[in-house]
Amino acid sequence: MSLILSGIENTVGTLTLNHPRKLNALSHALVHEFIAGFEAMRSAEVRVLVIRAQPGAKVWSAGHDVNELPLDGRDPLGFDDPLRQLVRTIENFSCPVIAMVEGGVWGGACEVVLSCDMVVAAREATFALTPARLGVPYNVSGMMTFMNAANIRIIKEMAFTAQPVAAERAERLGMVNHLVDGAELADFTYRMAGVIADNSPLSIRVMKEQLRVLAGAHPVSPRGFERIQGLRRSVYDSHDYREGINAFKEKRPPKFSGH
Ligand code: YXS
Repeated sequence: MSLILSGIENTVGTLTLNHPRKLNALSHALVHEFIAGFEAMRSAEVRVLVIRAQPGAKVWSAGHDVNELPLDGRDPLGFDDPLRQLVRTIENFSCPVIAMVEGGVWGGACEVVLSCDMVVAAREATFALTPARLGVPYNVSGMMTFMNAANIRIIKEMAFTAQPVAAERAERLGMVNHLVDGAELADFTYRMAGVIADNSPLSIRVMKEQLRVLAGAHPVSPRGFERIQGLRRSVYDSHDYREGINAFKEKRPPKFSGH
C-alpha cells in the first residue's frame, strides 16, 4: 500500500497522506515516499502542489513517529533526519506548496504545514506544537519555521502549553491563509491553486525563493549556535527526554523531574 498517493490535474499536483492506520505519522517510510512524490511532481513541472490527508481525516498527521525517536543519545532532529529533509524539500520546492488541512495537526506535522507557502484549513482543524509534551528539544531551523508563522508570543504559548490551537484562532493570528467549511475545503483550495497556476511560474518561483532567503536571514553567531546545540544535547541526553517518550509508549502521563 502506498503511504503517499499522488495525482496531477492540469498543472496542479496533489500528494495525499495515506497511512490513516498510523494517523499519518511521519515515519521514515512515509517521509521517504513523500519526498519521492515531491521529486516526481518537480519532474512533471507542476505549477502548484497541494498536500493533504484523506478526505474527512480526523488527524491530518500525528507528527513524527514517536517510535522512531532515538533513545541512544543521538539528536532526534538532526540535519539529515527525515523530518528535516521533508521541511527543506517543501521550502526548496520549485513552485508554491499549499497545505490543505482537516483534522488535527501534531508536533513535527505542524512544522510541515507551516513550512508550506500557504495553508487552507477546515474550521474543525487544530494545530499543536508538542515538544514540551514529550520532552523533545526542537531544532533551530524548526523554531525559525514557527517564528516565521506567527508572533513569538503565540509560538511561546503553543510551545510551552503543547495544547492544540483551533483553526479559527490560527487564521485570526495569520498562521492560516483561509478558513473554510470542511465541505468547501477542496473546491476552495483547488480554485486558488488554479489562479496561481495561470500566473507566471518563473516569476512565482523567484519570489518564493526570495521570500525563503529573506525569511531565513537571521544572523546567529557560531558561538550562539553552538550554545543552543549544547543546550539541546543536554535535553536529549536527559532522563526527562527518555521519560517523555517512554510515557507515550506506555500510554501514561509523563513524570518530568527537570533532570
Ligand atoms: O495503541 P496503538 O498501538 O494503536 O497506537 C496508537 C498510538 O500510539 C499511535 N500514535 C502514534 N504512533 C507513533 N507516533 C505518533 N506520533 C503517534 N500518534 C499516535 O496511533 C494509535 C492510535 O492513537 P490514539 O489511540 O491515541 O488515537 P486517538 O484518535 O485517540 O488520538 C489521536 C491523537 C493524534 C490525538 C493521539 O494519538 C496523540 O495525541 N498522538 C500524539 C501526537 C503527538 O504528540 N505528536 C508529536 C510526535 S513527536 C514530534 O512530532 C516531534 C518530535 S515534537 O514532539 O518535537 O514536536
